Amino acid sequence: MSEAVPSQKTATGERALRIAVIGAGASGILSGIKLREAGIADVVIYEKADRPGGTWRENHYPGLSCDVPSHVYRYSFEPNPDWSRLFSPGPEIQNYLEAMVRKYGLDEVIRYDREVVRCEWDGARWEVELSDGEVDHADVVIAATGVLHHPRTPEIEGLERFEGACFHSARWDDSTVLDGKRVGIIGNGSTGVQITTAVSGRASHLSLFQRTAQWVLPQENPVYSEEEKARFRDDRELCQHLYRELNKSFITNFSHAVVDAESEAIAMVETACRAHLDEKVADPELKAKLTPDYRAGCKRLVVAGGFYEALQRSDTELVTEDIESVEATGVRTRDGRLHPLDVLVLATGFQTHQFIRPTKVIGRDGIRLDDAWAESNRTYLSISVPQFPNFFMLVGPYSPVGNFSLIGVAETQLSYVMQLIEVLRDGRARQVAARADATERFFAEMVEATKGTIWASGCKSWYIDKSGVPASWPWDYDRFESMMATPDLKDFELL
Ligand code: N01
Repeated sequence: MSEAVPSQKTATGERALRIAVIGAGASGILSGIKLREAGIADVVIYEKADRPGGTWRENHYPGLSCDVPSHVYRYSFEPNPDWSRLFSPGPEIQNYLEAMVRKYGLDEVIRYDREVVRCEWDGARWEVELSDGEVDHADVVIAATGVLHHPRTPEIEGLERFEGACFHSARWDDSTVLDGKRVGIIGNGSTGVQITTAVSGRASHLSLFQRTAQWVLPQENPVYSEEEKARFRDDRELCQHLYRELNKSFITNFSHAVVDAESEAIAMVETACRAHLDEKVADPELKAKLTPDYRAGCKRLVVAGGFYEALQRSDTELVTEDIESVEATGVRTRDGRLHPLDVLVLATGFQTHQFIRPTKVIGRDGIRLDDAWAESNRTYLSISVPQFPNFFMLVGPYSPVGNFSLIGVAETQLSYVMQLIEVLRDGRARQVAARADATERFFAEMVEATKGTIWASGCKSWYIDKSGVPASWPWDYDRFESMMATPDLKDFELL
């Protein structure tokens, strides 16, 4: 057990801070790199698993790939000339993140197999308790715990009675044989679509259970030739140019589209999805089943190639009848039909509004994050919560999520957080937390702005929180970057 020691000054006169980062996924690794680069030596990253990588470690289902272009889905300061394709397969991203940990020597500061179960403000510092009972103390906590993290298991009658292999997509059992087996997949979000495309043709029979049709934007995924990779390797600026261009066209344009449900840009997305369906599916009955009754972009857009082709194989079936129950040998639908299965995959998504919880976070005067967030996950600019001093979140509630690179989002947020940490280091304050009035004002503006977004145009999606509001940054990406450029310290309580 480490002792609660008062913070010292460094040789340059700055206050020496101990910073605990929770999670060694893409944003936790980023935090480790940037904090140490800023001269903050006393950094610890607690990681509950035995490896870094976050979502890219947890997910290893067949067909896993990233639908954000490879040259965007990476740290802005670490181009990778060796991406194999325009859109990376998941294992390449995992390898990239592990390579970053090695390159920046982060194994020195990451403590693996250490789950943080409680963070409690003791009046001066955070007490950080781990699942084995160890207690650490830190001046600052950065929650880098991700969004798509806690699997959602569906409540389907009889699920526990299934006698074959059954697992959530984010808990994939690599020992389960799929080839020649009867495989069922519940859920047709980005994950279910990728698994269907990869497993169709391997399974003797594949049933995709669809509750709601999805819009699917077509995706070509060409390989980068050895010549192209060599050019990227020789010319770092070429990689950076590509990053900027792809960022501009993919992220900025898309962000304008989704935040304005009346925009021409979002209408064009739907036109492209419709054309994709028209081009790939001729059978009117199948096409009708695959045509959503809500607007494209309302749910997080699925971007995929090969899905419609897979569904039209003779060994693959789209089941749109509602599921009634799961039995020992398969799934029974409401029409009374039993779909016999050897393997049942739950591609049923995540509890996307949990964030750092179930870790108990207790701020000033014993206020629990659970209580502070009883109605909705109120934050100031997604990163700070009133009464939780020196506690910052990356990719927290109402960050730009969905079809954006969460690595880029985390970079922008971390740079903002680093400026607040600087306030603590240079002695302007010992505690920084968003003011309650600033948070209320910001939150109200944000909720109002969500009304004009495509996510509020009438569908059920993982964006919608328990207060019925889509919890995603409701303005365009430019506004995100400009608002996150420099903290307005008037909106913070500095003690
Ligand atoms: O989860 P989802 P996901 N009975 O929540 C269905 C990211 N991601 O894992 O639409 C029957 O989107 C549910 O049906 P419905 C990406 O941000 C990125 O696929 O609610 N069905 C839906 O079809 C993505 O958005 C990549 O009616 C049930 C599905 O399960 C996010 O992860 C790749 C059900 C859940 O879809 C989550 O995607 C993969 C029930 N009881 C994922 N309960 C990249 O390429 C749920 N469903 C970067």
